[in-house]
Amino acid sequence: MKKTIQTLLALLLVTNVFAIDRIVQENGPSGTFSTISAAVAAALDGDRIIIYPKIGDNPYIENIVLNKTLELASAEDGVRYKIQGDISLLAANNRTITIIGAHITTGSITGSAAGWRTNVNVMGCLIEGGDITLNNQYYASVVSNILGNGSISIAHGKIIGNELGNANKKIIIANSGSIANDTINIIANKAARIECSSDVFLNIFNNLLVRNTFSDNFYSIIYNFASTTANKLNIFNNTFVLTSNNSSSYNYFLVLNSPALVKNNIFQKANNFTVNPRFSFAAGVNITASYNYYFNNSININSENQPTDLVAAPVNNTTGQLILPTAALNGADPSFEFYDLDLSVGDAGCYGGSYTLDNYFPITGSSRVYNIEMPFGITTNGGPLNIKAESFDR
Ligand SMILES: [Ca+2]
Repeated sequence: MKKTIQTLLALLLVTNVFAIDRIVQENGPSGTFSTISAAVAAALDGDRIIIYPKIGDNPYIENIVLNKTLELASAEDGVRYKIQGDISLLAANNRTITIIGAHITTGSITGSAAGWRTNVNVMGCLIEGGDITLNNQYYASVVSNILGNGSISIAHGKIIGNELGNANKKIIIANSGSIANDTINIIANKAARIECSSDVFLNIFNNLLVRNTFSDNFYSIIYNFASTTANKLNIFNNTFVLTSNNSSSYNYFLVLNSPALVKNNIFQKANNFTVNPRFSFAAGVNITASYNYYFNNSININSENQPTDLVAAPVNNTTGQLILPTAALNGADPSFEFYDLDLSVGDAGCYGGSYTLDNYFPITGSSRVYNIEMPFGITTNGGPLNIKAESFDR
C-alpha cells in the first residue's frame, strides 16, 4: 500500500493530473482572470490558459512571463487574442510551453535563461513588429505564424509554414552546443533569407524565398558551418526569386560551406537589374545538383550535369506560382517520392511534391494539420502502415 501511495505521489509530481483551464476574460464571470499574467500566476504545471479576445478588439496590455508547463490558446477558433507586450519564456528541463493564436501588436516571443531542454510550440500567431527567438536550450516548433516585421531564430526544432513580411528579416538557425547531429526542418515558409551558423543537418523544403538585395542582404540561403560530412543539407523544391539589386559586389542564391543535395529548385532573377546572382560553395565541398531550373541567370550550379535554362519566367515573382507553359511543370526528379499530391510527376519549385506550399497557406490562425509522416510508397504486403500526424487546434 505504501508503495502504491508513493507511486501515486510520484505520478502527481510529474504530471498535474488535475490540470484545469484558467479562463481569461474581460469582465468575465467569477473565477475568471482579467489579465493573462494573473492566470499564469495562478496556474499549475500542465494547465491551459484559455483567453477570450477583449471587447472592442483591444489588446491585453502586459508583459507575460511563462515559467511553467502551460498552453495559451484562444477561446474562439480562428480568432486571435491581442497582446500589447512581450512574452518571455523561462527554460527548465522537460518544461513544455505552447502558445497558440496570439496576436502580438508590439512585442516579441523570446526564450531566456538556460535549462535544456524546454519544448516550445508557437503556432498560429500574428506578430506585428517583433521576433520569435528561441535559441540554444529550446526545442522549438514554430508553425503557421505571420511575422509582419520580424525574424525567427531557433537552434533546434522545426520552422514550418510561416510568413515573414519584411524582406530584411530572416529565418535563423543559431549556434547551439546542446546536441550534436540534430536535424532541423525548414519547410514551406515564405521569407527572404535563411541563415545557419550551426553544425546541424538541415532539410530546406518548399520555401518561397523572394529577396531584394541590400548591402547586408546578399544571399538567399547561407550555411556558414564548414564540414565535409555528406549531405548536411537537403535543399529541395524551393523557389528563389530575386526581384531587384542594389549591391554591386555580392549577390548569391546559395552560399554553402558543407555538402548539399540541391534539387527540384527554381532560381529566378527578375529582369529589372543587371547584376547576376551567383552560387558560392567552399572549396572541396560536394554539391550534388539535379533537376533545377534557372531563369535569367548567367551562372548555374557548376556541378549540375544538365541544368535547365528557361527562356521565359517559370514563376510569378510574388506568389511563386508556376507560369504555364513551363518545363518546371512535372520537371522535378521523376522518382515517386517527389510526386505531387495529384500523383503526377513532381513540379519543380515550392508548389511541387508532398510539402507543397498550398498545404500551409493561407495562414488563417485556425486549426491545422501541419506535418504527416508516412511511407512514400504504400505496398500491400500485409505489414502495418505507420502514419504520424502533427497538428494544433485554435
Ligand atoms: Ca506535377
